[in-house]
Formats: sequence, structure tokens, C-alpha cells
Amino acid sequence: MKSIILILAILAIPANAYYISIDMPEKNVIGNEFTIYIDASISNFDSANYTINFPDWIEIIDIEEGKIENSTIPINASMIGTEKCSIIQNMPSIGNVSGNGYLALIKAKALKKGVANFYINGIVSDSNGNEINLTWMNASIKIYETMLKVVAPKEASKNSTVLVSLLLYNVKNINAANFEIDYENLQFINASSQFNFSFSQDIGKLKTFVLFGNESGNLSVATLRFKCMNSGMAKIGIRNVTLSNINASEIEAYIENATITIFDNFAPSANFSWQPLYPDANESVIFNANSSYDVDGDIVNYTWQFGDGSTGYGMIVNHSYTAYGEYNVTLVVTDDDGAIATVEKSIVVWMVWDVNMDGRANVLDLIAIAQHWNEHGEPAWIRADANHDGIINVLDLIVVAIHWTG
Ligand SMILES: [Ca+2]
Ligand SMILES: [Ca+2]
Ligand SMILES: [Ca+2]
Repeated sequence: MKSIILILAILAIPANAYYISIDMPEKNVIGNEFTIYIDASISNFDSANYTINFPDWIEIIDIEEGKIENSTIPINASMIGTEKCSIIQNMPSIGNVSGNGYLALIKAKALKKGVANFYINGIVSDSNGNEINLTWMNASIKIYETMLKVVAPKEASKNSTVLVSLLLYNVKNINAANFEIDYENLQFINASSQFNFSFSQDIGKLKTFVLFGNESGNLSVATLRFKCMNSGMAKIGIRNVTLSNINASEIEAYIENATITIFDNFAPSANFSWQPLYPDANESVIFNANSSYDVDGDIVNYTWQFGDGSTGYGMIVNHSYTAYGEYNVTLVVTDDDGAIATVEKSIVVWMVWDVNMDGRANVLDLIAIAQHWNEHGEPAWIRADANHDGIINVLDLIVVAIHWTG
């Protein structure tokens, strides 16, 4: 009877939509930094006061502020002994933060192997000062002594060659390793290793044997070269691992696999600069796009719109403006696969003698020049360099004096 009442009581509690949970990797290895997010799904948030408990062999490296939707959540964190962290978070004005994100970001590492349980609990209040009813969710991480990790670029383009490294972390007296490397959407080219690394090839698979001798610490086991096949995902995974030490005992390792996103083509990146930075009307301005690039090919076209109705082509172009004003200059670059990128910047064309841009040549312009007296730079790098010679001196004062309006 009691249990029926209890079940009815539990059913009567409305499902709790709001939560704070510990979000971290399920597995890791001794000494390797990992990130813990204090995830939050919350409404009308104003303040929080909570503690996180963990084993004393977890070392907290850093605790950083949070972000929910577009709001930064300030943090005041302190360690209580070695097994507890106290966190207080108050929004500076009346907070009213709703949505999903994280309250805090914690960087940590483990000093020994085992399962580390993290417990979180506390009070979260809304902008009326009322406690928000939410669920606190704990988490755990399994720490291994040794890790065998596949390291690959996150992105690559179709038909390009990628290097994939197999790294062993924190190993003790390893003698030999047997494992299989599975791969999808990749074509194996070759492998190299500082160790005695032998393999046999099957479809989408390498069966490997590595003879280390007696090695400890962090090791680069092998570097594999693959060709990327089709756009989409490529995978490299390690299976059926047996690592043995010099006493022929097995070493337990955490395996971390990798994926590569393959693109048909990477779009180029557009950028440009110009000289002088503050030109006068009818002064020749050099526009230079040599800081644009294409990571997997070449830029084959540069098209400029100068913002005054005229157009230009090429990496470096000259243009002068006949009228004063602010112009939006647009550069479009095209790569050898037809992908484009665009960048727009605004350039101010103004009387060089009117340093403070108020329409008059008077003592305020002299003061603006004096504030940079004797500074050096690219010609016209600041408006105070009125004569565009790269130094702020009496010649710039003279430019103002010639146009004096008082
Ligand atoms: Ca490209
Ligand atoms: Ca002025
Ligand atoms: Ca000057």
C-alpha cells in the first residue's frame, strides 16, 4: 500500500523540463586535459549557488564563465579542499536569461585511473528571487592509464591526401601491439613508423603488428597516408586491440577514433588592404588582395566594385575617387573550382588637411597632428599624416595652414 502511494506521489510530480547536468567525455586517460560543461536548460535565470563534488585525484585546472543563448554568465568559483568546488553566479543586473547553454566550463585532468563520479547540487533562482524547480544530473568518467588515439585532420577536400597518426599515451614497458585499423571512404596509400610496424591489407582494413621492444611514455606508433574519396564523412577506427608489456601481460587502453569531413572543394578566403589608408580625392589608391587565399587550389579571379560605380580586375589594382565621401569597396574572389568568397570594407576619402574631419582647417587639426608628433608609419597610416610621407612633423602642420579656414 505504501509503495502504491509512493508511486502515485511520483506520478503526481510534473515532468521537470529544466535541468542542470554535467556534460563531459565518458572516457579519458591519466594526465589528459578534458572539458566539463555544466549544461543548463533554464528559464528566467538570475543567480545560482551550487557545489560540485569529485574524487581528490581529479585536478581542476581552470573554471570559466558560462554562456546561455547569447548571454555570458559570470562566475565566482572557489575550491573547498581538493574534492569540492563551490560556484556562485549572479547576473550583473536583473537577469532574465532563458534557453539552453552552459553555466560554467571546467578544465580538469585525472591523476590516476578509475571511475570518477561527479555530483552537482545547489539552488538556482529566477529574477523574482524564487528558486527555479529543476533537475540536477550527475555524471561519471572512466579514466584509463593508457590511450591509443587516432589523430586526423577534421576536414579535407576530395581526392586530397591526409596524414593520420596513431598515438599511444602513457604506456609502461610496452613490448608489442596487435590491432586492426578500419577505414571508410578513404584509400590507403602507405604507412611509416619508427618501430617494427608490419601490416596486411584487407578490404577497408589493415591488420597490424607492432614490435616496440620496451618503451614507456607517449609514443607515435605510426603515420598512415590516405587519399580522401567522396564528399561526406570518412572514418578511421581501431579495433581488436591487444597491447602487451614485456611480461606479456595485457595493457588496457582507451581507444579514441577519428572522423574526417570531406568537402568537394574548400571555398577561398577573401581579404584586401589599401594604401594610403586615408586618401584625398583624386589621389591614387592601391588596392591589394594578396592576403586572399585558397587552401586547396588557386584564386583565378579578383573582381572589385569600388563603391563609386566603377569596377576593377586583378590582385592589385589602382583606383582614385573624384569626390569626397565614404565608399564600400567589395572584392569577390573565385577559386579554380568556381567557389567564391566576398569581403566588403569601407574607405573614407576626405580632404587631407581636415585631420579631425569637421569641415574646417583650424587649431583643432593642429592639435590632432601634435598628438602624434614624431610618430612613424606607412604613408597616411593615420589622418595626422596629412602630407602622406610616413612621419608626423611640421610638413603636416603646413598642409593645414595652406587650407586655413579658422
Ligand atoms: Ca578551393
Ligand atoms: Ca578640421
Ligand atoms: Ca607627414
